[in-house]
Amino acid sequence: MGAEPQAPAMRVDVVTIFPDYLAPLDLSLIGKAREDGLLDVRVHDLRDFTHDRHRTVDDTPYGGGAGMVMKPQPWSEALDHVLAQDNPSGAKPRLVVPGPGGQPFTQALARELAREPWLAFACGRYEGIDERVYDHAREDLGLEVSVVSLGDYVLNGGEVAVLAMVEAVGRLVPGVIGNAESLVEESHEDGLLEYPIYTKPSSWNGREVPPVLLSGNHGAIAEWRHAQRLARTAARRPDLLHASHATDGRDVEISAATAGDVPELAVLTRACWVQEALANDTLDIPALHESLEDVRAAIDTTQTWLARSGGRLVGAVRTSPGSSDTDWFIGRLCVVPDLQGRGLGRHLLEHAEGTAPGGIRTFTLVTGARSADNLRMYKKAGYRVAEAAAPIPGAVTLVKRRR
Ligand code: JD8
Repeated sequence: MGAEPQAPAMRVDVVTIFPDYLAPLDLSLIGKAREDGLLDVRVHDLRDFTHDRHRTVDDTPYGGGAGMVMKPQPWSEALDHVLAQDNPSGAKPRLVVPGPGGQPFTQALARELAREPWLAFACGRYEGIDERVYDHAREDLGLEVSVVSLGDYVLNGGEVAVLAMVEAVGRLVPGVIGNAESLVEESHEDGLLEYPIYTKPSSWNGREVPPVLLSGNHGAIAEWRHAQRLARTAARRPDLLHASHATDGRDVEISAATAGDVPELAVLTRACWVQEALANDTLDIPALHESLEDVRAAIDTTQTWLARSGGRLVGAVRTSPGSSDTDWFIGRLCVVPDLQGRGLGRHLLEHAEGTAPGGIRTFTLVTGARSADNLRMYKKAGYRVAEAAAPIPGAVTLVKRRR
């Protein structure tokens, strides 16, 4: 059996008036990927597509104002050149134009761009590029054009942004990063920041490496690392603890509960568990007997996630260590009555599973034996009713192995 045929290289064309600015792409992982034929990066000098003695690429802005604007003709000829070069099939690249007003560049966008066979980057300078170049690329050349910003600060041109984007996208191309495993637990890959890392010596400058990391107990290490990731994300980037999900057309944000959410959460819990009480013909349901203090305390002792749509609290779920150090307990999963049956419960369940520590191998939850909708949703999600009796009468325990 010969080696796997290598996928065609991802082609990347960059047009700029400062080709040397892209020299770093000859180095390190991206440089190696180019040598290995995984990436085909080509840098073009925009001035090569001018015809005057001064190789002019800019002129004064119509309507007046400071600075200069990049002329359309050199860009048109540069794009024609890129599309004509080694392109017998007449394929079309996705054109990415960095700009401070563009859509934010994120890991999700990097993953999307990494799936493209051909990317072209147009590096602007001065005040930017004549707007008609964007229209020409879309309408005349039929290119998908994305204006993308590296971040909310002002650079002098697009080159720095292209360096960052080509590196972030290139390293996601299969084979560029040696062990793709290391991509999994990276910051922004799953919405959480990275855990702290250490290497020899275990004692340095009077500072010790956290003992759990020297324990060899992989379950405990994974749990510690996950807790560190959650804590760091909550401390440094609480905005990242939001994930979005579309229900009834409006985005739903999932975030970690805080003390300020207690009153709303108590109302949501009561509303949803009255439904359970009716379905199971019992008021003997712990959630119904929780006081505000109980809900408050639970936010400290468990990981409570809230789903909000347009600011309205529409769902919640609570997670905590289960019956063993490889079991994760998922509880208090609820969705407001008017939004049930639209996948939000499944989404909250996936979020609860997805944020479980690395060492977790099983998920456990409890629901009413006569809660038909819940049971259907859990079974569809891979849960099975456990032999073991449920902790409360009239309820059942469901368990699922983590894949
Ligand atoms: C492309 C020209 C400079 C921008 C007048 C300063 C991206 N996150 C980002 N910040 N700035 C850029 C960026 C800046 C650029 C160009 C990208 C082309 N400039 C201009 C408008 C104000 N000067 C960027 N990605």
